[in-house]
Amino acid sequence: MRRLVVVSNRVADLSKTTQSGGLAVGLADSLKSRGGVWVGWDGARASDAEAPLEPRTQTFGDVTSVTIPLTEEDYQEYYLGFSNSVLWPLFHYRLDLVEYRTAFMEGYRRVNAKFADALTPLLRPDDLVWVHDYHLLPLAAELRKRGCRQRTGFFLHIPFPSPDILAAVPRHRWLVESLLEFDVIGFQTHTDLGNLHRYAEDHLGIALADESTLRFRDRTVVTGCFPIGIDVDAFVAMAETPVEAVQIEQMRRKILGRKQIIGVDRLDYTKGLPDRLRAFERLLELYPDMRKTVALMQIATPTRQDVDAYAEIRAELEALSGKINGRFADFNWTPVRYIHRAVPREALAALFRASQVGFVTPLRDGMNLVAKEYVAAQDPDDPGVLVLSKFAGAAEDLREALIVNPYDVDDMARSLHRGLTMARDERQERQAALMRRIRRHDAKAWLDGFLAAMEDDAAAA
Ligand code: ADQ
Repeated sequence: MRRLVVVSNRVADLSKTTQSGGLAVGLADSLKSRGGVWVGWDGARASDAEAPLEPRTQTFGDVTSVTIPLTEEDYQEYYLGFSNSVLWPLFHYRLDLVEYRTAFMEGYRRVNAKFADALTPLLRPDDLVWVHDYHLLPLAAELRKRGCRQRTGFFLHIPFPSPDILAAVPRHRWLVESLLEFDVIGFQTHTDLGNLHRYAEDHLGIALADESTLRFRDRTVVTGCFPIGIDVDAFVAMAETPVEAVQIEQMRRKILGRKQIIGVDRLDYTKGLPDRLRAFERLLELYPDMRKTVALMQIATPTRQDVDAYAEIRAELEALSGKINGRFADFNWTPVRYIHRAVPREALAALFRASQVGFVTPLRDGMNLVAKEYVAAQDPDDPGVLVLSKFAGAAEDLREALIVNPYDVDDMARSLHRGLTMARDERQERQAALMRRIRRHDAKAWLDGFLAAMEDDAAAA
């Protein structure tokens, strides 16, 4: 079996041997079974007094982690700048939030070169190099410049935008040409894959050789759709394990005849949180009988707080939840519970199971694993209903969810009502179909599918 080298912006904590499912764990398990290396930024900045200046190597059994320190300038330009103030908003169709500066682009190139410098001496001829996400689009091009000929693959976790949106970023042609230096390029959905193909055709004049391959600079580039998934059995087991605090709360709601809608997200402007809260407010307006019989629990983990747009969305949400509670709350009922922190995965799984609606309404999302986790957590005898945005990658597959337009507050309010009042038979039918889908496209299928494409050198002839 060929050695696997995983490269991503951050390296997962490989010292934890028992974790409950999740993408990082799946990748780490693959590395452990084949032996391999995981390379990424260590999260420190070289201006921090004790940060090391050289890559640091640590070994955990057959797996080595190599972490690369960044300087304060790298952090500002590559991470906060080009990655999270240009590519992230642009790839999520938020042109209004793109803040482009030439220095950001330079920092992005510099850090990709730094990653390539750290990687090159580590590589063996037969290695498979699997690179993850938008921080590292030009990495294969940098590796090729250094003479590396290993087989390389790239997986994009976020959406790939349509060509006219992509064309809004300066040097877009360079970005896509750099991306095409990978041997295998994987996306979450057929929409994303189609967008790359259209860009290649319209902007680079490259026609598809067949439905999944392109010829670029005398090489064959394999492109494909590899929808990411979860470790379903691990999540089911976690959801079936009682968490006392959640159980007590659930019993209280049962006695009072109250239902719960749950939302769980990183606090990100792509997740559609303000309109989600407005949709809940609209539910209470349109259906007065829902007042005092349902509450919304929104858990939003803080992320990227150094980017201005994230501080703004936080303030907006706090104001909105306060406004809704001020308008509708009673001495014995709080309509919105807004929790601005991370919650342990065991508690999350139990909360999903105890909630009658999973409310997942991103404005754009590569896949959205919360939607799949909500499905996995349900009790098959009395399942809840998933209300899902049509702009989440997950909606391409999870067709038995109630699919909504996250920009249409009334549509979402009506779907919430439908979910909360749906008969058990229909809920069970939808749940069974959704479970089949998340099992078909689980974490293992994603890993095996992508690795098989990378190992298929014949396609590179
Ligand atoms: P994210 O944007 O982070 O991922 P998502 O796919 O929903 O979005 O994954 C989030 C994960 O974090 C889930 O496992 C969830 O349970 C967990 N999580 C979220 N909020 C939490 C909280 N408050 N406490 C604890 N855990 C929390 C990016 C892309 C997605 C793509 C994934 C994987 O943006 O579109 O699905 O990568 O490719």
